[in-house]
Parts: sequence; C-alpha cells; structure tokens
Amino acid sequence: MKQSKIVTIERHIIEGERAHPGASGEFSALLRDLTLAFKVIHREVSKAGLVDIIGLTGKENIHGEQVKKLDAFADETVCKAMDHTGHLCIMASEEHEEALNIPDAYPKGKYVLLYDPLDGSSNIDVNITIGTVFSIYRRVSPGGKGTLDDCLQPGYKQIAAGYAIYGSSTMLIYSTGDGVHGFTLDPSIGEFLLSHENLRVPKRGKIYSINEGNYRFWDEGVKKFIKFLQEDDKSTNRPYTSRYIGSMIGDIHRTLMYGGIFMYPADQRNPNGKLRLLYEANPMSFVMEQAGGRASNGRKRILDVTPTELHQRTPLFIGSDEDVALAEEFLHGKR
Ligand code: P6P
Repeated sequence: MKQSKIVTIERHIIEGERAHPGASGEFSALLRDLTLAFKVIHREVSKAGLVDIIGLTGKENIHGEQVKKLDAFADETVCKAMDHTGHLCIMASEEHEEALNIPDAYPKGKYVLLYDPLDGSSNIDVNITIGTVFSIYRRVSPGGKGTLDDCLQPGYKQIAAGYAIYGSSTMLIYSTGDGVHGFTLDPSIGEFLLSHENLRVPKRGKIYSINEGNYRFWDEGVKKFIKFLQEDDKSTNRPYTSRYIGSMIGDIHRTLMYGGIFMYPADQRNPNGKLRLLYEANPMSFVMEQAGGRASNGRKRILDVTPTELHQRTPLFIGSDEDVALAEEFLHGKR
C-alpha cells in the first residue's frame, strides 16, 4: 500500500523556508513556537466542560466584554509561549488595551505578533467552534523594544497570518504569502498534519452569512443585497442559503472552504462595524486573499487600511471574489 507522505507543520514550514534562500530560520522557529501554544489551548478547549475553566472570570476586557476563563487562559498561553523566544520585539492582544512589551530579561527580535487569543468566546459554554487568530509582521522600528508603529501597520504588510480553529477537529490554517495550507491536529501524536494543501476559495458561492437580527440597523445597500441573494432566480444561482454561527472563525472558515460571503457591516449601532481590524479582519483577509478570495470594508480593500489605533473596528465583507464584488456594487448604490 502506498504510504501517503506525512507532512507535519514543522516539515512544511522548513520546506517553505528552503524555498526562500537566505531565510534566517528565525521565522520558521517563530511559527513552530506558535503551534505549541495552539496545542496547549486545544487541550484545554477540548476538556473545557470537565474542568472549572468555562464560565466567567468576573473581569471585563477593554471592550466591556465579559472575559471568559478560557479567554484568559488562551491569552496567557500565547503570550508565555512567545515572549521569551527572541523572535519578537512586541506583541498586541485583543484582550489587552495596550501593546505587550517583551520583558527586559528577554532578547528582542525582528517580528511583531498580533493575536486574538480566543475568538468567538461567547460560544465556549455551548460547545460552538472557536479559534485563535494571529498576524505576523516585520518590525519597522530600528531596534530594541518594539513600538506602537510596529503594531499599526497596514494588513498588506503581514508576512504571515492564520488561525487555529477548535471545532469537530482542531485545524491550523495559515499562509506565509505562498498560498493557504490547512493542517489537522492528530491528538494521538500531538502533531498538526497537512490535510488541505493550497486551499482555494470558489470564485462564487451560494451561502451568505450575516446576523439578520440586525436587519433594522443596516444601511439600504446591505438590505438590498441580502434581498437580492434571497430572490429565486436559478439562472443566476439564487437563492443563496443563510448560515450564521456567531463565531467569526467558524463562519469565515466555512466561507473559505465552501465559498460565499461573510458580512459584519457597519450599522446604526456600530458605525465602524464590530470586528477588530488588527486581530480579526486583517489576518482573515490575508488568508482569504491568498486563497483567491476578496475582503473589503465596503469601500476599500481591508489590507490597504492603515490602522490608527490598536482596537479600531471595521466593517467586513469577506469571501468569494465575485460575491464580495457584488456586495460592493450594492453598497455603492450601483445596483
Ligand atoms: P453578533 C464573537 O463574539 C464575535 O466577535 C465574532 O466571533 C462573531 O463573528 C461576532 O462577534 C458575532 O457578533 O453581534 O452577531 O453576536
């Protein structure tokens, strides 16, 4: 029987590094360190119901949201896995108001890590898919401790981005700019194994994903777009199906795999949208574009937005190229 090639993420990272002559190996080591954090978070998420780690910490994060125990655990796990490695000059977490300086005792590196430790955490207690999202940039400051400018770079400057998704299986989906690759964790050996090489999002899908409970707050263009997708017109592959988990990781991962569009628009309550540019929109947009998809804030490409603050929010329209382009036509009043 032909033994299928077992490709661990470590092997995939090293082979990717060899494709970039002159690569220092430091970037590969950074990615490997990050995958350790994902394995530790997977272990806690997979037994969350059995130990006293679901429920609330009694604290609020800077967004006024209740911090779940698993949120706090995931945040600390990523921070502790990365702060001493010498790869990073600074980090920023969706759970912390300020950027996270690398402790003085540790060497400073040439990379920047931005992360959302556990996106979708409001779903933890009901066993719905959640995930950890990350972005990696090269530093722009000259040396030593990193600065806020290192964190406030436009998304097209990302050199890698991806997410761990804790669902029916735990997967790691990431890109370093050479396409998107998916790895499935085999808990029996504790390795992420290549399971989805060169993921490509369909040019057009049949699924739209949005919280329809916000209908009354939407702009007219969004309302018209959703109504258009719901019309019965087989010649243009409509009506679409609606799917909404309420966990961005799950909704966008499904969109990546099946095609279609995920939307969290600005509305009368959230004039800048709800999702965070640095920790959610930028990394997911980098991955989606690398898979042949598209990501917009309704007016411009997400990755072209230059951030002005760590926790700024953005409207997000992300998924199949043709579906996002169609949404933009409705948003611009062209349809
Ligand atoms: P709503 C989860 O709290 C989250 O940040 C994203 O994961 C998700 O897409 C969104 O909020 C859901 O928001 O307003 O539809 O409940």
